[in-house]
Amino acid sequence: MSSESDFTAEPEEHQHADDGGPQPEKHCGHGRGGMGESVTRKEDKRFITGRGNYVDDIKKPGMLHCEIVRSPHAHARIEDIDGSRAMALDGVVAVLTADDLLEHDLATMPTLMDDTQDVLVNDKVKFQSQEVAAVIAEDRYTAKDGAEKVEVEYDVLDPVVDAEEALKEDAPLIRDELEDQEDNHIFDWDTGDKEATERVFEEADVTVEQQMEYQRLHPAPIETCGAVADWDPGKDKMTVHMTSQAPHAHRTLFSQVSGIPEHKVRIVSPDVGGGFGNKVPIYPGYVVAAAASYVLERPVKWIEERSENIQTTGFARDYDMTGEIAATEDGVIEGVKVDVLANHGAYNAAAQPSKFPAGFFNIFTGSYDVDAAYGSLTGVFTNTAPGGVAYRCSFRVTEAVYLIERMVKVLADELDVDPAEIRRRNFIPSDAFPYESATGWNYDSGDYEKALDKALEMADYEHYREEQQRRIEEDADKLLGIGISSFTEVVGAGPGKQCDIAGIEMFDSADIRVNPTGNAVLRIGVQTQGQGHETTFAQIVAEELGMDVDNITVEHGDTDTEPYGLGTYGSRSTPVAGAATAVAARKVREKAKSIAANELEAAEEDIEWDRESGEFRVAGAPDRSITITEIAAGAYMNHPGDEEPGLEAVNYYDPPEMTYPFGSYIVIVEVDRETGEVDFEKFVAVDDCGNRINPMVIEGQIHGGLAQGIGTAMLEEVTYDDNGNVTGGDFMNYLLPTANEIPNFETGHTVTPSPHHPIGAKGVGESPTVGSPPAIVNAVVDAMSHAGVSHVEMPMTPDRVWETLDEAGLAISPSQHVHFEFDDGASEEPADD
Ligand code: MCN
Ligand code: CUN
Repeated sequence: MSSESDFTAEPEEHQHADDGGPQPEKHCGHGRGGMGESVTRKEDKRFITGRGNYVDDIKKPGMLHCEIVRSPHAHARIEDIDGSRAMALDGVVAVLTADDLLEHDLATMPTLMDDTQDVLVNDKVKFQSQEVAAVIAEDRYTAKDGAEKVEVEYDVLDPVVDAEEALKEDAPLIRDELEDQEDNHIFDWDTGDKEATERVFEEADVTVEQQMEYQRLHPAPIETCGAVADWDPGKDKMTVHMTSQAPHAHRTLFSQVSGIPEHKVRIVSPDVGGGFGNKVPIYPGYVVAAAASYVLERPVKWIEERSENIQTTGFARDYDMTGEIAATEDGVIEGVKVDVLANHGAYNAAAQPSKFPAGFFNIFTGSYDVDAAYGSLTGVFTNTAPGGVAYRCSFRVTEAVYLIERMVKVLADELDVDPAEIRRRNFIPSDAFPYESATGWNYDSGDYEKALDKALEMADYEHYREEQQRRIEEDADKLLGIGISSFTEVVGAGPGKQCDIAGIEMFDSADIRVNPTGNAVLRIGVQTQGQGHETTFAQIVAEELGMDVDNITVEHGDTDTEPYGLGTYGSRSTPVAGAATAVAARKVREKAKSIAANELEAAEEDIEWDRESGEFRVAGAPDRSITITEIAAGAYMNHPGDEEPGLEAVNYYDPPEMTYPFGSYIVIVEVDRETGEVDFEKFVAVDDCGNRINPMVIEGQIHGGLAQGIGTAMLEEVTYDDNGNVTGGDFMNYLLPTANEIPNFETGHTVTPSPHHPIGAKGVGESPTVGSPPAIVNAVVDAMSHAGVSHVEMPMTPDRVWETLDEAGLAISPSQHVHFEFDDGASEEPADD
């Protein structure tokens, strides 16, 4: 057993089940790189030796370059576009506008919600930097020069960027092209039982309320979006290499938009340099590149610049939430209410299952056993980039988790109960699963108290509580705050009743082919952007077939060769495609048994598979055994007469339920009363994603996601001025965390398998980003809650924290005692504001 095996430490029994049934299995690290082993990532060799193959690495003979002309205004009617000065430049091949696209029926494209977005603006610009025209040239520099020479005449209109302002009667109408659209209101959505919830609130001992904003964020992957489109008029085939988290879904969309039959469209998503949700939607640049290639019959490359990426593609969050909790005087939560104003930007593009415009926001009762809950939400158009797109969030889970974990802290403070204790009093008990929440969602499994206890122990909680008190009593310059988040995630979209994107019930796929020499290729429909699928999915096959992980190659990202899949987002790869992989492997194993029987001259019923050794054996005769390598040869060269030759299997997996990973994070901060600066003293993260495939990959996911959670809580925000100008549209203003801002993380785990997943695994990719922001905000609030502070908005910049300290009478400001000396010898007291 490998010392790194996840399962050695767990009390649960190891089951070496042979039947591949639906029960969760526990596996041992048997040294072949199966479940629970920290196999080093196969993909890293090419990445760290500079042999990755990203979209911008692709160069084709005769390739042209595309640059997009973007509107400097947030809201303006286009009066005229004159491309003649650009066309006059040596090397400029074409200037495209909406009129050109109209000719080919490519002027609009569907968003991921029921909306339609201009590829190039046809009439009216609706957000700053929207795509107005495209210049195609022999090289990128010429294309860029050309873009600067395109003259566009605008009739500038008043913009509205704030969701509340946009709902006012006199607000400018953004979507005047839509019939029946008389204002900027998009939709109302609600969930839960309103009346029952109201009753609970009326009768409750205690109620608390808190308004909080989840600011607009950008996923900011290192690689921006881009495409190389190549129309082959000889084969009538369109090949698009593009930064895509969902190549097959994008192929279907491309086919629908262009009218090119789907079998004549090939999407290749090569190595992708981070997605984080940014690469789920279709963007105009992709369509423009494809349209240009079609018209010009040459390959066309479009690569986004950093500021274009931040200003126009896929923002996230932007939720203004008001939460309420009703509870007994002992702190038992009886009801939860939330009302949300959601800024969706100029087009309703939120990447969310269509039946639920608010995505998975339903999870806002979190880890707690709540009798009644009601949530309502209003979506609003504004003159900002379209979005509400996923960002390591599983479709609004992030906002829901932030809300409930912040509200629990507000309640704890109101009742003066320890925040760990109040969680304990309200957790869904571990024996209550499967559990149906007050908003009708079916949690598969959980043991929240176990994860919290582990985190409390790792954090040395009691010690820090005492230290916190000591500092308050001694009026110390630096206050201590302890924040907890005991979150529940929901991932693995998913079953039809909840997840249906554009009418497609969600599933995913795996195709395993074992070669005659005993190695195998696994093809999957999901797409990695850094999550390590080439390793972890090989591990699933290694586990299920008794092969060595080095003998399995994982292929993904090419719609011509991979089975149809819906893509990677909502941490669904392991819950769905991982399940498909395990089931496909078990199908191969079944067939292998019959070949083993043939080779060993035994009856098929007598063949047993031994997980530990990976061998097929004759029951009762352990010396008569055969490995998968020998079986593979037999499958092709010596197959049983009544069987098809070959050894392969495909599975399309339709998950019966989502998976509900969870965790407890504890953050301890020091808040400087003089500067408002926040320092991380300790950062503990205990995660539970069911059975773990690769602990090291998981830890990498946790570290990266926690860093993004810190960015969210402390630094990041996309901001606009009143004219609709993006004021945080580059990395000078949109602050990403660096090694300087990131503390040491102490990670731990518990294992509560998913009962419905073939290998008992849940997703984990988004847990840290979802779970950590409320822990961090709770910690900063906790440092000041003895003085009555109940909330600090994100990002918690030093000036914001200092202002909060000041209002609470906690700030110490030496500047109040400083005299400014002037040249003439006069001195002045600083103005008192
Ligand atoms: N894993 C495991 N055992 C489990 C669960 C997961 O070993 N029980 C492994 C998986 O096999 C996979 C990784 O952990 O290698 C993440 O798995 P999973 O939770 O299934 O999530 P996905 O693979 O579907 O990845 C998507 C998720 C999302 S939605 C965002 S956003 C995000 C994230 O992953 N974007 C990322 N992590 C990212 N990490 C990187 N480096 N880059 C991104 O763009
Ligand atoms: Cu919620 S971002 Mo990820 O689903 O691609």
